[in-house]
Amino acid sequence: MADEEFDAVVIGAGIAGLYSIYRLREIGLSVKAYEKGDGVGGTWYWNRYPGARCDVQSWDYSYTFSEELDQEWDWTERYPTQPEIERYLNFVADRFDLRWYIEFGTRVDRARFDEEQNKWLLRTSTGGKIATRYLVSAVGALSESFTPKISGVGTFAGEQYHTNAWPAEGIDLANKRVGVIGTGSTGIQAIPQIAKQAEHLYVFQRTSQHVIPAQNHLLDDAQRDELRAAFRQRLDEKLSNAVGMSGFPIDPPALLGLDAETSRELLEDAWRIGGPVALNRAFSDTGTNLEANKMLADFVAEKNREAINDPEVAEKLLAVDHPIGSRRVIVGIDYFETYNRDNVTLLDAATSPIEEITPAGIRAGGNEIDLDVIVYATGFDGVSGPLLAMEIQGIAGLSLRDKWAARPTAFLGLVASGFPNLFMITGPGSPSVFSNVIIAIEQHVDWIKDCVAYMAEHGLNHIDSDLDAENDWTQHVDQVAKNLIVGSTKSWWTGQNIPGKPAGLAFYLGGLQNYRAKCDEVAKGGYKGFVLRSC
Ligand code: N01
Repeated sequence: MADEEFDAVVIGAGIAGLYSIYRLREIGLSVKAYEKGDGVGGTWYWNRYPGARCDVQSWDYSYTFSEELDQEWDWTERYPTQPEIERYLNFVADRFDLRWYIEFGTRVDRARFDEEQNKWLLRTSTGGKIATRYLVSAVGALSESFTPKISGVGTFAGEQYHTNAWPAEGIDLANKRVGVIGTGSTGIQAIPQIAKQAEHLYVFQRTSQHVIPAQNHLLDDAQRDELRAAFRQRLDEKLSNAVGMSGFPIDPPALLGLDAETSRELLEDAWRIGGPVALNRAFSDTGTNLEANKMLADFVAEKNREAINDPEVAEKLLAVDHPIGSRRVIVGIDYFETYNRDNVTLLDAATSPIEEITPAGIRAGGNEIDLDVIVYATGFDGVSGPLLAMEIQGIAGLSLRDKWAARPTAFLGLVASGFPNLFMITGPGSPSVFSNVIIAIEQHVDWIKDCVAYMAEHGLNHIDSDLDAENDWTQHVDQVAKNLIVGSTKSWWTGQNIPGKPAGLAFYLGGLQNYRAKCDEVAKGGYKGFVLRSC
C-alpha cells in the first residue's frame, strides 16, 4: 500500500528535473520530485571541486522556455562557474515556484512496475512508499561517479575525495601534498586551481588529451544587453544545428582543400575564439577524415606546446594517442601553463601505472609518492550508471540491469521496451550530453509533456516502446556513428571506462536538430514505434 500517490514522479532536481516539474505541472498533473541532494542543481550541486565550470557558453547554457527568465538573469562570464550555475538553478526554482514539489535528501532506491495497477511503485531512502502513473528519470547522464578499484585504498592515512562529492565547505589544501588521478574534463579544470592551493601537486596522467583553450572572459553590461536583444535569433540558431549552441559555424570548408595560408588563418581564428565548438567545427572534414583530423590535432599540439617550458613535460602532455574529438574535446583554462610551476609534477600513469594506495600515498611504477590528499578525477559510469544504481523492475519482473546486460537501449533514448510509463531524459541513444545538454533536455521534456497530454486526450494511460522500433533505433545510432571519428576511442561515451561494462555508443550522434525532427515525426504519426493503450 502506497503512502502517497502522484500522476508523475520525477527523479532528480537538476536541470532536467526542474524543467520536468514545470512542464508536467503545466498540463495539470500532480507531480513530486525526489532529490538525493539537499538542494537543486544535480551535477551543479555535487561537482563543487575547485575550477568546476561549464564548457558551454553561459548564454547557451540557459533554459530557453521563458524569455522573461533569460531577460532577468545576468551571467557574469562566458563560461560560468559551478557556483554561478548553482545560483542560476536556485533562481529558476524560486522564479517558477518549483521547490514545493521537491523532497530533498531523498533517493529513489527501488521502482517496480505493477501491471495490475498500471503504476510504478517506488521505495525511497527515507522509507517512503510512493505510487505513480508516470515515472520520469531526470537523474542525469553523469551522476554515478566512478572510482577505480585500487588495492590498499582503505589504508591511506590522509584524505580522499572524488571530484563529484567535493564537500560544500571546501577542502583546505594549503601546505598539503595532493595527488590527482585523472586528466579528463574534470581533472583538467581542477588541476590549475589545486596547484595554486597545494604545497605540491602530483598529477597521475594515464592518457594525454587534446585541450582547446576556453578564451574565457567576463561579460559587461553592453554584452549582456546585446545577448538579451538577440534572444530569439540565438534560440533559432540553437534549434537549427547539431549541438544546440549559438555561433555554430555554417557550411565550413574542408581543411584538406585549403591552401596553407588560408588554413592557418582559419585555424588561428578558431583558436582565438576558443571553446569546444570553434575549432572542432571549423572544417567539414576533421570529424570524418583522419588526415584532416591529424592536421587539426597537430595545430592544437603546436599551440599548446608554446605554453609549456620543459620540452620533456611537453612531450608527455602532448603525445595524444587518439584523434581529436574521438573522445570529448577538453576545454582548458591555464592548464598547460600549470606544469611550469615548481610545485607541480606530472607522472606518467601509462608507463608507470598506479599499483596501490599505501598508508603514506600512492605507489606507481615502483615509486612511492607521499601524499596528504588524493583526488579522484576518475569520471563516471555514464548514462546507464545512474539508472542502474536504482533497482528498476519492469513488466514480468524484468530488471533493467538484466535488460541492459548486453547494452543499454531505449527507443529514441526515451523509453526502454518492457518498462512502460518510464520516460528517460538523456537516456541511452539520445543526443544527451553530446550536445548542449540544456537544449537537449528541453526537447526531451517538451516531447514527454506533449506525449502525456496526448495520452490523456485520447483516454490512454500506458506507453511502452516496441522492441523492434527500439532495436532499429539502436542500429540507426550505430549506423550514424559508423564513419565518424567522434566516439571511435574508448571513453565513457562508449562505456569502456568502466571495467566489465558492455561497450556500446551511448549517444545519437546524428545531430540534435535531426533528433528533434525524428521525435516530432514519431509524435505526429500517432507515436509510431511506441505502443499506447489504456489499462
Ligand atoms: O571523467 P573522464 P571526467 N589510473 O572519464 C582517468 C563532463 N564534464 O569527470 O583516459 C589512472 O573523462 C582516466 O584515464 P584514461 C564531460 O562530459 C563536463 O573528467 O581512461 N587514471 C581519465 O583521465 C566529461 O566528458 C564539464 O586513461 C585513471 C580520467 O580518469 C565527463 O564529465 C566538466 C584510472 C577520467 O576522465 C567526464 O569527465 C567536467 C586509473 N585507474 C566534466 N581510472 C563541463 O565543463 C580512470 N582514470 C560541462
